Amino acid sequence: MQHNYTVDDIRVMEGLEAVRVRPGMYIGSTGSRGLHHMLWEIVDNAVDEAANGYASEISVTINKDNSVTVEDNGRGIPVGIHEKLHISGVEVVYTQLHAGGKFDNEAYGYSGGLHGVGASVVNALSEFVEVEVATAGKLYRIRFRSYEDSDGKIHSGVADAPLEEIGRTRRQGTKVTFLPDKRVFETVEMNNEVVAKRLRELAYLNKGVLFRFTDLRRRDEDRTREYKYEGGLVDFVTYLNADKTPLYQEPIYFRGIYGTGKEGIIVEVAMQHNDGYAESVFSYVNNIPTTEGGTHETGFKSALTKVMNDYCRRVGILKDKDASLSGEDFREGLTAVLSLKMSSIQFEGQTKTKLGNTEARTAVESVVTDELPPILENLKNADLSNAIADKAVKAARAREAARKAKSMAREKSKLENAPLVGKLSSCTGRNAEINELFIVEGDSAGGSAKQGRDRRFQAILPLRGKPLNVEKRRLEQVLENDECRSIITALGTGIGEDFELKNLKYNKVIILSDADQDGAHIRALLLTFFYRYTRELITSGHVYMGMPPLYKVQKGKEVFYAYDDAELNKLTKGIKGYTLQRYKGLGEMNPEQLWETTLNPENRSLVQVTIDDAAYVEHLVTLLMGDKVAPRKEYITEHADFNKVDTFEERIKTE
Ligand code: 28F
Repeated sequence: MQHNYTVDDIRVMEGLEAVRVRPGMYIGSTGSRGLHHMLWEIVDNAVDEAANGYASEISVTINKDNSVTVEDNGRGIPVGIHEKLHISGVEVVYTQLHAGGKFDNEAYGYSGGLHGVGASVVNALSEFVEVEVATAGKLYRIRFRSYEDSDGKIHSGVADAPLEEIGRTRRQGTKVTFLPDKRVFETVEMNNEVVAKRLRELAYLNKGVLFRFTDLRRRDEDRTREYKYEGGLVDFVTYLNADKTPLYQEPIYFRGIYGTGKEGIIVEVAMQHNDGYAESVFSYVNNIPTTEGGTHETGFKSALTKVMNDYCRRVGILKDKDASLSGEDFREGLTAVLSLKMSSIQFEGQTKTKLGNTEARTAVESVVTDELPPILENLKNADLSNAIADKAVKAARAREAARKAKSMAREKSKLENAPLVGKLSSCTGRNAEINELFIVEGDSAGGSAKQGRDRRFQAILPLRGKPLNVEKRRLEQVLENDECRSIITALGTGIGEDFELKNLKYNKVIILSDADQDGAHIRALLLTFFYRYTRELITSGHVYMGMPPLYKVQKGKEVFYAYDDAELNKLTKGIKGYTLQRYKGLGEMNPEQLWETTLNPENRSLVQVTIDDAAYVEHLVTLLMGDKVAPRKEYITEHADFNKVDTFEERIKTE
């Protein structure tokens, strides 16, 4: 069938081409993140259909040609002809920027941020899109393509033909296959782990929905994975606490709705304390992780503090004369997931992952204040309530001890400032915007680094022993540890509640360790320290890992360095009669070599540490650093092919 283009259609096409001109504005970036965002746009539509109660299964398949197929068993995108636009509903959804209804917050309410901007954006940035809709016994199909015309002009997301009925079916739902355009994206290969983790997260956030993930590019038994959690957030918290020791059997769970109609805010909470000291609150809005927190987290924390203090007074754990316990005390060892569904969400913050809506705070406070007290008061839950109160009282005592230790440490560091800073070779320049701090494993490498660096802006802090595993320690012990103290002093920011990013003395904090097991362990310990006590240092992008070369290839006077095996193979392919040196550690390099390969900003390659999936990092940090030995062993043997912290560093992006 011939498609007769109308004036309206031309306007539509211009709309999609606008997306090509500024892809970043619509999907964030044209790198790996933006690429995955394409998939999340389509998956979000399927999740919406499931959240509305019409779909129970969602599958994602990465095909061999890097195209991706997403399928749900919902009602199917409407196939009827749109009254004004005279094209099918499917075509409207895939060609109209911000197509009405589903994506404008009105009919569906819950949609926001970058998510949900729509299928048309995906179409605009794809080589092709194929949509199949199964509904009322019939199967329909439409294909869109992007192509370059004879004048070199790119037309994007153009339908080959109108929606076509292609057969009969008993199934129901929507199936979409798209191939991101190589002319737009730096890479079109989606990452298996990134996709798997997000689908697992969505499965926790949308209880009972089956997510099936198949990666046809691989042929092992992990090619297909399924995620389905009947317990939803409760299962999520159980998973996060899996390698810790919970203080009571079952996570606490409650939900409530604040307000009515379109303005109604759905609040859902699952929480469980463990015997550790870390606080792990994960929050989401409309299934989007709010890594930087925001109003909903603030509301959760203030209401929790109030409700718990009231409870402690009512049952006499706190007497009239006693001061109230602090919020931190009630959050020691707390693992919680907070999930909100609301319309018109506003994001703020450094990475636009902080919820700004003030009504979200009120909503969470109200739901926690209504729902939590009856759970605590329930006699069946006496163990639970006592455990939480008991933990908080102990935390308060420890906090008081820590406060003393801290002021002691401050005094002490004033006294001992000389030897403490003595370890640090500071740079001569005072510009925090360009200065760099290298934390270097071992004294000998530290020595080379001190001689090899550009002392105008590079400071070196050598680590003697292994840094403390802070996962198993309270604050006061962290403050007693020499390695930790010299890092804290060097950074200038303070730690924990006292952390102040603006006092950071360096723009880049670079971990430099050997490429062996020991080096990996030191890296993991340092990252754990930063994660627990200076998280903003990571989230604001100041933490890096240096990448020393693994090999030196020498032919005559010419020297080349290779940073991994692939690079070595490429390098040595053409040349004969060379000598090869494998570096076992940083210490084997002389100062000049270290400068040339690892320190010099012109040649070096740094890896920036990021936390995309804080829940996963959290799980991994406790798994690798916590005190349960069995699961850790299992994890390491299961992943014996990469060294154990590489998985932590998976969360890390190469710049
Ligand atoms: C593989 C990705 O995109 N699933 C979708 C639906 C269902 C409806 C719909 C979608 C109506 C007015 C736009 C059906 N019947 N999976 C998906 N399933 N979109 S996307 O409606 C689109 C809006 O303008 C649907 C009744 N109402 C809605």
